Amino acid sequence: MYVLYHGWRSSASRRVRLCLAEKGLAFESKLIDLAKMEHHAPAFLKLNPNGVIPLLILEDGRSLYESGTICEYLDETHPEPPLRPTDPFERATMRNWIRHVDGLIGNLIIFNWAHSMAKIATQWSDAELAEKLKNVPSKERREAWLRTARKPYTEDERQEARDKLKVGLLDRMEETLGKSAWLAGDRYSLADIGAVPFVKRLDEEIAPDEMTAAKHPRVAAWWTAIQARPAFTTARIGPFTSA
Ligand SMILES: N[C@@H](CCC(=O)N[C@@H](CS)C(=O)NCC(=O)O)C(=O)O
Repeated sequence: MYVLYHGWRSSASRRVRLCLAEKGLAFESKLIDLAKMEHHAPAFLKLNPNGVIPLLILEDGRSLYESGTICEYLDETHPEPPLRPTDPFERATMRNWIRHVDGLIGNLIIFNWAHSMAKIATQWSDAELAEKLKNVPSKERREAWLRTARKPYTEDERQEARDKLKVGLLDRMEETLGKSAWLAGDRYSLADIGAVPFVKRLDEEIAPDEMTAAKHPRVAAWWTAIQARPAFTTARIGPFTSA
């Protein structure tokens, strides 16, 4: 059986759970507590040097990280139901969507970490913080941890991030969904799965007013269809603040 190191609220973990659920694949759940920095423990970093979740351990013991890559692997090894377009152009479009959404993660962190990490990170002493930051592999995430622990994002920064998510995600999705039923063609695909965790956060907290039929009618209809999929329930894409 697959073993998934993940977090219920982690966006990238949610993508992999959605993919597993669409495929009807079971997994052993290993929860990683990000606020305790379990993902920066040496044993974890050995398996994922990027120090982030999710991490999937395959049935033969090998492991994979990067949610987009994991989902593609799962679709290649378990082709039914297909989650990648067959047409090469649409498949390339699917990959560009995943890459594009990945590039927006910094804007989501500004909102998410204020809930999940801040309560604990603000309690660390300067010495504890310095010690923990040493284990964070990337400069961007070190900065995010530092900000969360010591210098909360300002309302201007939050607004800037909200605008980037609106323009970069919702407006772009609205345009794409005017041309095809789903983000990468006429079938639900990994491109849609890639966007789900972000749209969930926009809908529940970051910009619910943008998720209306008046502002983004196609995204609103897409979101309704996504939430009706049985996999959405199986994957437990619950409310961020209480999952
Ligand atoms: N590109 C990676 C991003 C993974 C990622 O950023 N995971 C977050 C949770 S959604 C994480 O582990 N954050 C903890 C940290 O950065 O310290 C993927 O898609 O797997």
